[in-house]
Amino acid sequence: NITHIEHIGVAVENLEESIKYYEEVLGLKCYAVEEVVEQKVKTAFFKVGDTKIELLESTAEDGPIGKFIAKKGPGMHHMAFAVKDIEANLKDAEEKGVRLLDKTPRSGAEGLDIAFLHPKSTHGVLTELCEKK
Ligand code: CMX
Repeated sequence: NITHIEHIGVAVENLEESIKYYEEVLGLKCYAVEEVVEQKVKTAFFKVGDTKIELLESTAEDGPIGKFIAKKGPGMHHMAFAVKDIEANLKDAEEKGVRLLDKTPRSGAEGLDIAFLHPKSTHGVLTELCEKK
């Protein structure tokens, strides 16, 4: 049911400086900057084929990215899969014993419906399911 890797999330300390690296060194183009207030993050997006890189800068110390950077420093934060029926995927994962961080999908960046699976039940990788409705 997964169609492709929708994006890879990278926690950064400074969005502007990180965008510079992705543009000037890697030659990618930032096509959108968006704040997701509910998640306490500012995001920047780059396309790499069908997949995107999402840079995440925290806007609050108690948000998920603020806490992650305080504990582990900047780096890869999550992997997001594009799926066809996010509700069915969540139900299936739960039935198979995976701990859901979101029982029902919510709105994420770029107007996608998103839901997270806990990294402790996904072999260490914070996993996001996304669906474009
Ligand atoms: N990847 C892998 N492991 C992670 C992790 C991550 N991104 N974040 C935390 N962990 C691990 C921690 O290392 C810790 O492990 P230990 O107990 O072995 O030390 C454990 O998970 C619990 O971590 P914690 O620091 O106590 O943090 P919390 O439980 O408070 O939060 C998490 C962790 C994953 C539940 C929380 O970050 C969350 O709900 N994330 C989903 C939402 C999110 O990440 N939003 C930002 C992106 C928004 C967007 O894409 O738009």
